Amino acid sequence: MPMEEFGTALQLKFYENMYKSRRFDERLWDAYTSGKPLGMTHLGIGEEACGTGSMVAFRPGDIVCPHHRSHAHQISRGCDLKTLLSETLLKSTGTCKGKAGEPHFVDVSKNLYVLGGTLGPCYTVPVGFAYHLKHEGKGNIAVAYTGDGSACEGAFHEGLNMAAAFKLPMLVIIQNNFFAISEDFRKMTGLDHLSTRAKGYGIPGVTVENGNDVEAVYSATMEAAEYVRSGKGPMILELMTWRQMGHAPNESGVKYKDPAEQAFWMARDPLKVYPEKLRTEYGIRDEQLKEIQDAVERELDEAWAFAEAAPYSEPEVALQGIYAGC
Ligand SMILES: Cc1ncc(C[n+]2csc(CCOP(=O)(O)OP(=O)(O)O)c2C)c(N)n1
Repeated sequence: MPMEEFGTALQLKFYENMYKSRRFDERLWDAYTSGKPLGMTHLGIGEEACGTGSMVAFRPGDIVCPHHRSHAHQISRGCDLKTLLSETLLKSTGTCKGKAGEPHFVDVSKNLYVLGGTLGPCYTVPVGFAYHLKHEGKGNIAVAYTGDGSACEGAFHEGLNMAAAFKLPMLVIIQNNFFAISEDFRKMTGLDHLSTRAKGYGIPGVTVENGNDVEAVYSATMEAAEYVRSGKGPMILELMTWRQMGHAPNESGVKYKDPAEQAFWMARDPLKVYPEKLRTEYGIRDEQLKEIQDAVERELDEAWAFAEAAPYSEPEVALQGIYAGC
């Protein structure tokens, strides 16, 4: 999409979402390092442009299934910060009453289902959603997010094969941050890109080489979503990005990362590059960015106060909401 088609409102929305996601994760990191009780957490620091640029391209009726590293996706989808944070802290005020935590976070009101507990259903469950959406016929699509490592699960083949055979409206987004815990996908697969696997299913596969460029991610996702929405079948969109930290807060990643690659991607940090572009190319003033930052900090202060003050769910809550409608 040509640059002039990006209105300032959209640019500022990109910035706000990326900044909010970064600060959401940095505060979780602070909480972890100061010994506060947290549920399982995977920080997306450095990868904010992927969740932000892609999610903005989807409609409310689309069913989105982010993976385990997806606070940016959830925030971009408009999930309430207080209940989202409460869920991460496993509190009763969480969107799922603290029973799902981060890996199984579901916000039905937003058509958002995190499939992050067991890697594999992130391909097969969205096939079911896509099957339903195809037969519903309203032009909505299912979106399956995954990491590079998860794309090596057998269910990748099962899901993609079925979606392709039935020409289902399913978009698979591989958020390729190079590592599955400590394993480099290039060593695991012998490949430089994973979108090329699309050929085996007779479907299109596209890679965005700089998935830290939020506008490039947005444009590529708009095109991919349009393709899938048109009824031609599924598609793979791969976003190359970089996990700046360790897999989880308990390790730093320094043991298995190439320092030169780390430096290359740190220079592409979306929270450094994008504000500079906003200033120099779009004439956004520092005060406008500061206003956004201050509002985000206030919102996060409130969310933390709310979530920390909340109680944990009573044990009997574990038996509620297991089947739809109860
Ligand atoms: C079936 C299964 N195997 C292993 C795991 C443990 N596990 C959790 S996250 C993860 C790495 C996933 O890597 P990737 O898909 O690249 O996503 P990233 O964490 O890099 O964002 C692994 C192996 C799991 N949750 N499920």
